[in-house]
Amino acid sequence: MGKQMLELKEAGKKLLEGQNIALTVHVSPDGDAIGSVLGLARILTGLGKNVTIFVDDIIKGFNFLPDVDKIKTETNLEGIKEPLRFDLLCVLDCSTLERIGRVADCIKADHVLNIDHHASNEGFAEFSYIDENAAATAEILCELVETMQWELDALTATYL
Ligand SMILES: [Mn+2]
Repeated sequence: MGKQMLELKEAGKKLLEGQNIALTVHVSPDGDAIGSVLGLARILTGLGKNVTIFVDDIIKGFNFLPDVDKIKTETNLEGIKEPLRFDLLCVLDCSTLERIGRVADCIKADHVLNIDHHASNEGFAEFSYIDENAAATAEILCELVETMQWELDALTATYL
């Protein structure tokens, strides 16, 4: 599959093209990973998308954020025997496919989009938007919201 670097607005359009969208982040998720994935999930859900979040880990330290418990974590992944079908897998805050752990085996997606800020990211995904000058993936998502003229509510802003 060919690999393509996208402009930010094009990355937004890829998100709009999918209806059933899986979101994931790296193992040992930090605040940027969890905030970004919950924020983007809320935006996309608001746009009428069916969104499922997968993280191959137990999430520690972020229970103060609403809906952290809706993320399919390590324990849920063990129950997935056949890959689940999605239009799009969007990988956030992650510079290699290995870093999403077993989520890679649980999902079969028509397209894969990576949004990240790590300088080490060489563009592993089918579509990538990488801004190594961004301090965080959440910062990129704030720009994406502006570029796409998506609505940013208080909870989404809290996540990001
Ligand atoms: Mn980050």
